[in-house]
Amino acid sequence: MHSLLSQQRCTKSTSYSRQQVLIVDDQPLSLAFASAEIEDICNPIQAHSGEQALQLAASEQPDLILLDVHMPDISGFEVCRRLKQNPKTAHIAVIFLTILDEEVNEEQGLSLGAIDYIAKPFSPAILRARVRNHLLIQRQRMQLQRLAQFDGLTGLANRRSFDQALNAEWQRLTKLQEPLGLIMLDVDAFKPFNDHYGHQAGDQVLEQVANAINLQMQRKHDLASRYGGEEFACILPHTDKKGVCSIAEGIRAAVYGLHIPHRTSTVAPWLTVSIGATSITPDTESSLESLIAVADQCLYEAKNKGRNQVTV
Ligand code: GH3
Ligand code: MG
Ligand code: MG
Ligand code: MG
Repeated sequence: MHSLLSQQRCTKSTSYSRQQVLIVDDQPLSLAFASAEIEDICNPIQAHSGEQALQLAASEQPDLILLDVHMPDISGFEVCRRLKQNPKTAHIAVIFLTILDEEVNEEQGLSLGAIDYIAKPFSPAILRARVRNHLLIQRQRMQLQRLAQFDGLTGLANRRSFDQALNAEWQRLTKLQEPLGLIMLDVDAFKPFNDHYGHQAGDQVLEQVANAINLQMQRKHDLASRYGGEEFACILPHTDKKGVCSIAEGIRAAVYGLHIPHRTSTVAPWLTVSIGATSITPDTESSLESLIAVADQCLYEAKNKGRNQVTV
């Protein structure tokens, strides 16, 4: 998974899975009671200690945490502080659910980053309502994040994510002195395709091309993106020119192998793509702009030399 993206690719499935709520309390009865109250609106999981809460929060990535304060190992306030400090758990909403009902306690909990504070004894209906509200906000937040990061048609990373990821990889690989590969791909004769088969058929083709590209992204930091219109770009960290060229050739052959009919192309009877590919080990002499410029220039040459080919 790419460090900057929560998912390598956004699935377009709308299937709704129940959101997970981690309930943390050292008292088994309290745990069972809170679980029973909310199990019809979410999927509750339980932690019996602060330590277990920290572990489960990181591994299960719940949508919400209901957090007790008094616990024998680590206090809930300390758990919240550690959750907010850890980049893996900082985004998870926390609601305190505690016997401490003084204003000063509530203030402390909220100032530690909790989104809400409920004092016991609580009204079950109010607990459910608050949990439901926070889960709704969480769903909307995830949806916004998806819209901000992924291309709606193909589900690949969008241009914004590409720019961010490329920048981050450039910084990372400068320190490591490792090569950064870049592929720029443009669908050949796509205007005539749209003109002949229609825009909707064109959209379907872009999805197929995106699939073919994504299948070649095999490693953790590889990232395929929709660069714009009918152009795609792939970031291939730790990959030299030879490696980038071989992946690019794999993509070209895969798209060609789809045998998508294209009667008005002058290149082939099927849909084809042209690819520019390059790799640079970042140093003080080179720049990110030069990496993109070289890949662009290679793509331009691939087009000029007749399309349906890779130029390095
Ligand atoms: P070349 O081989 O030189 O790349 O020729 P081309 O026809 O592919 O290039 P041109 O830039 O003239 O046309 C690109 C076309 O891509 C025009 C535009 O309508 C189409 N296009 C861009 N985005 C989309 C999209 O999201 N869906 C569809 N169906 N078409 C798109
Ligand atoms: Mg307790
Ligand atoms: Mg183009
Ligand atoms: Mg084109």
